Amino acid sequence: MSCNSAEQAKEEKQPNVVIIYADDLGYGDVGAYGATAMKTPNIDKLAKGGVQFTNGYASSATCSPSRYALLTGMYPWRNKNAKILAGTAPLIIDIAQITIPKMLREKGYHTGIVGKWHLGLGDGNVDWNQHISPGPNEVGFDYAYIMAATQDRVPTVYIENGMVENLDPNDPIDVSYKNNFEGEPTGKNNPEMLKMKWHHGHNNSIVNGIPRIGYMKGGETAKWIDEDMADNFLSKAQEYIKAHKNEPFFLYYALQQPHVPRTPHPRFEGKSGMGPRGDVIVEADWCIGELMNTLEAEGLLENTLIILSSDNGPVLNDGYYDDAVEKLGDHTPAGVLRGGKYSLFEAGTRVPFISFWKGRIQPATSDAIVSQIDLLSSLAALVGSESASRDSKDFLDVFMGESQQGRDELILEATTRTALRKGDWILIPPYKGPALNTWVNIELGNASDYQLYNLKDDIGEQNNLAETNKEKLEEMKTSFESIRGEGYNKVEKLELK
Ligand code: NG6
Ligand code: CA
Repeated sequence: MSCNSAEQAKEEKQPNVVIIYADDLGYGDVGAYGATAMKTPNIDKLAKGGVQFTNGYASSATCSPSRYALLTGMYPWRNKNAKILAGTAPLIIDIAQITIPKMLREKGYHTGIVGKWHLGLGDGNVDWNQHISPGPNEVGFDYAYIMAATQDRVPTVYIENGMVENLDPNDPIDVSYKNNFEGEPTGKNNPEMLKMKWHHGHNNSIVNGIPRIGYMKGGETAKWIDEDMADNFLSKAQEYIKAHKNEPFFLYYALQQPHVPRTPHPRFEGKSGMGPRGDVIVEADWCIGELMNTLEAEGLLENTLIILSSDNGPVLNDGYYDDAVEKLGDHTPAGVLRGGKYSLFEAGTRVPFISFWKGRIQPATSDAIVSQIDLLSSLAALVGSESASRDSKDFLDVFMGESQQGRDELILEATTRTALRKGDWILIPPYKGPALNTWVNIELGNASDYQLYNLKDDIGEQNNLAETNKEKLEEMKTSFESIRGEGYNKVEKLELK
C-alpha cells in the first residue's frame, strides 16, 4: 500500500465531500489570511489544520460564473449565459453536462445543496407556484434547499426540491424583472417603508423593509426572514448530514454571507464592531464552526474532505447604506491585493481557499496555483471516476497537501473580461470602460494598454511592466491567445444592474 496521501485517499471508502462556499468573502477577510480586526476562529481552524492556499482562485469575480465553473469544471467565459443572473433567469447548466454532484452520484454518493443557487431555474418562464424545473435536482443534486438567486433579488423565498416552501396556494407568487405589479410598493416610491436604504440599484419590491432587485407579488407566508437565513441554512445543512451519515454524501453548503443585504441575526449584531458586513462574517464563521461540530459529533470528520472558499472577492458598498465603508476601520477585506469584486485585479478572484481532512491532510500552507475549476477533476480522482471536463485539471495531490505543483496557467474572469495568470505573472489586456466603478469604489482593471505584473515582487499590482518587459509581454499574449482564442479582449461593456 502506498504511503502517499492522495493514493490513500482514493483507497479510503468513499469519503464524504463538503464544499463550504461563502459569498463575497475577501482574501483579507479571514484571520488566517492576515485579518486582525476581523475574527474568524472557525475558518482559521480549518486553515491551520488543513492546506491553506495563498494562490487559490474563484473562476470569476462575480457569483454565477464562479458557481457555474465550480460545479461544471468549465471556464465560465465559454458559456455566454454565465453572467450575474436575474432571479427569473433560466438554468445555465446544460442538464446533459457533467457536474460535481452528478459525477459523485454516479459513484454512489447522495448529493445535496443547501444555500445560494444563482445558476438560474427552469426555462426562463417559471411558474413559482408549481414544481420548478430544471434546477439543482436536474443537474445532480438529490436534495436541494436553496434561494433562487441572491439575498437582494426576488423571489425572496426558499425552494426545496423545486417547490417553494410554505407557499399558500391562495396567495400565489408572481415575479417580474421588468414591471412592477399594480399597487405594490417599491423602494423607489416608498422610502418610508424601508429599514435599510438603497444606495444604487435595489429599489424595486420591498420585502421585510429591505428594497430588492426585481418585482414580486404574493407569497407572503413563503417569504424568508433575512435575519434567520443563516440559522435556517445551517440547520438544513446539519439535518442533511445527519440524514445521510450512513452513506457517502456530498454537501454543497453555499452560505449567503457577506453578500448584501447584510442582515445578521440579532445575536451577532455589533459583534465585529464593523457594522453588518463584519457581523455577518462573524455569523458565517460561527455557522462553519457549528457545521464542523456536527460532522465531529456524528463521527464523520476523519472521513470527510472539506473544501472552503468564496465565489468572488470583497465589496463594501454593494448597493445599500449599511455602514460597511463607514465602520471598516483598519480592516482590509482584500488584504494585500488590488481591486475587489467585479475586478480583474487579484482581489476579484483570489480568495480564501482551504482543504481540510482531519487525520489525513497534514497542516500546510501552499503557494500552488489552484482554481475552483479544478475541483471536478480532483474529486473525480478522489472517488475513482473517469468523468472529466474540458477545463478542470486533477490536482488531488495538491489539495491533499502532497504536492506544491498546481496550475501553470489560469484564465481569470471578471464580468466577461479575462486575464491570464501564468507562473508569477499576470497579463490584463486593454479593456474599455471605467478604471474605477465609483458606485462600489473598486478598480476594475480596465486600462487602454496592456498591464503586466509580476506577482512575486509586486503582489499589489502597482508596477506595470508591459513597457519594460516586452519579451514577457509577448510570451504572455501568445499563451493567452492559445487558450482563449483570437479576439480574447473584445467583450461587452460592464453593466451592473
Ligand atoms: C449586482 C448588484 C449587486 C449584487 C451583484 C451580484 C446592483 C446595482 N448591484 O448587479 O448588489 O447583487 O449584482 O453579486 O444591482 S453576486 O455576488 O451574486 O455576483
Ligand atoms: Ca458573490
